[in-house]
Amino acid sequence: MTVRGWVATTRSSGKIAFLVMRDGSGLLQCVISKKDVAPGVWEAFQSLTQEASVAVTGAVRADARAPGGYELLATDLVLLGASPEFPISPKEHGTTFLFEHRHLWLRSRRQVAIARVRHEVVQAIRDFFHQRGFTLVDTPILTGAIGEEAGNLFATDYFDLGKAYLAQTGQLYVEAAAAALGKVYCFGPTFRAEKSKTRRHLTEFWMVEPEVAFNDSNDNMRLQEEFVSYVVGRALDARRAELRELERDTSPLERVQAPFPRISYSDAVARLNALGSDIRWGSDLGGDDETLLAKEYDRPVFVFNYPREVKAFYMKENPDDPRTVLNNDCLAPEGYGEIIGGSQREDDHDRLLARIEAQGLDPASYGWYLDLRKYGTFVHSGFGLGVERTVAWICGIPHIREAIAFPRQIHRLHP
Ligand code: NSS
Repeated sequence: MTVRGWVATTRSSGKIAFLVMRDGSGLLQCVISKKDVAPGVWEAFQSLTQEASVAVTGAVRADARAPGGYELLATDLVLLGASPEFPISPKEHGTTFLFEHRHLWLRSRRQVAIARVRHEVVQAIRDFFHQRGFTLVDTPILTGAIGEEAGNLFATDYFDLGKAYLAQTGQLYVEAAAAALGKVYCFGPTFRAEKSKTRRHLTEFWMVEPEVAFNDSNDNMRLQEEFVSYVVGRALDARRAELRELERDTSPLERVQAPFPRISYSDAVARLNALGSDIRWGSDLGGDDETLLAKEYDRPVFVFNYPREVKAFYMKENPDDPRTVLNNDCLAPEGYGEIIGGSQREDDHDRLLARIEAQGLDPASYGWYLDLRKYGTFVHSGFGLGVERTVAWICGIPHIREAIAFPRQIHRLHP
């Protein structure tokens, strides 16, 4: 057979040569015996450098010692594309250098393993919702109203209509769709002009956002724990080899089973204070607080009912404590922090309008959204799970920028 791919490594004893190539599906060792091939083939081998593209023809032979369990006894080798001085050698490179060469770095074993875990996570997300009767609704990326906060919007001129904003969330639209289809989700890229340069923030990231008619905040958390357990389980079942390649200790992932522990925001603040944090009631949990709190549990934890002043306008006021809203974050263990933000939505027209006004948003832009509370308002809840944070956690990699092929950060737009 003939296999086409790229040169990973070569070595030669002078009489016998080994070429390990990769074709995207795995590694294959090719053996070239000088006395058994035409001189041109031997010369072609001598000219190979890392990442040159080649076509190798030969006989397949099982060999337990070879990577992948087979080798190819080559009879012919054609150089398809030379690769003089491939910039990424097996030696250590700095992070900046690697991200500048991201288009080439993607070929490394580690990056290939991350890409496959990400693919599995994305497929598991789609399967989970499909199996449960959710309908996918694609929401717009060019939007006319702020979805989360005014502070981190990307705006662009939009013909005669003023500004359009790149979607921070598809949520407001899936809320409308939930009244049509009951259980819906959107899944796509979202944008935040985040000034923060943390290991948890990108300016463009993928988010899946389910929305369910007649789910309250408790139902919402139940859906989240089943969902996260399913996604992690799928990665463990289907991507063992990749997790091994990443040297991921999978035992913490094995413990990710519903139900997840739940702690109210107020209890979390008290707990954090006891653990040495100086957080005061009323402020949002910072990254360090999330890490500290999540360390107390052996699986993801829900923190629910945050102060409404630190949360978005659309969250439903808590009838038992109007200082708070019926929302939750889901914090991943091992220092990964928030992977989900979710809430029951404010379904009362006048309260919602008051929140929109209180946050300085223009009610005119939300006329359609308020309509949902005018025509058959309904209890409903949903959440958003960030794909890159989830992939980084499952892979056990320190920074989410490696969890997407071409990350977008404030200081990075190329490649
Ligand atoms: O802002 S969120 O907490 N919530 C929403 O956007 C809601 N509209 C979701 C909903 O209820 N339908 O973001 C949700 C998740 C958050 O937990 C992170 O996992 C991820 O989206 N997220 C991010 N990932 C990477 N980079 C950035 N900047 C980022 N911001 C949020």
